[in-house]
Amino acid sequence: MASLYALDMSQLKGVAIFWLKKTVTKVMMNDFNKNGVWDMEDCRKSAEKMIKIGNLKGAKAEEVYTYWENMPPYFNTATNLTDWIIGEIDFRNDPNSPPIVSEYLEKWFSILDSDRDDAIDLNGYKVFWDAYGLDPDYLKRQFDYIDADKDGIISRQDFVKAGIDFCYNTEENANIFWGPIKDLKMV
Ligand SMILES: [Ca+2]
Ligand SMILES: [Ca+2]
Ligand SMILES: [Ca+2]
Repeated sequence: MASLYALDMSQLKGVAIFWLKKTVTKVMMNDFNKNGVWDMEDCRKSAEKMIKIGNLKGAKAEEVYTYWENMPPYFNTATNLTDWIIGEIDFRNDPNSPPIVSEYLEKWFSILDSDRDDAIDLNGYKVFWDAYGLDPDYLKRQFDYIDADKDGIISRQDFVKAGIDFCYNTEENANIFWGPIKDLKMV
């Protein structure tokens, strides 16, 4: 059986390979129902995780659900990973998309920053890592990557910057926002 996460490269000519690898990794880590794409059901699962971890109630919880209801169309329509990635490339190229991604990252940061001092330490960051079941051996490495000024805490700005870099930057670097980068499988 072909892998759920195999890409049809004939439809992805000229797309930067490193960006493809990290985007596939992102989808795999967010594909909670294991159907090969990041879909609306996965988004609801993300919302549930965020609400539970943040112990959010009422309007704050509602806000998380509402955010996820407004995902771009390919979250509803893509039936395989190649189609999803093609949708993601359009989204990435849309100048209106970075604020949407930043909002998502800000929401996560606020949940991790439970004492609201606009900083998360390694323990706070571990909550994000564990929420996705990422390999614990890489936790410190990514924490240190995001903590660019090496003061032992991640600021809101650092967290958002690393998430945006992961989604948009096509140059290879050490950012493993959703854990170790997977190898590409091609059909
Ligand atoms: Ca899915
Ligand atoms: Ca804090
Ligand atoms: Ca820092």
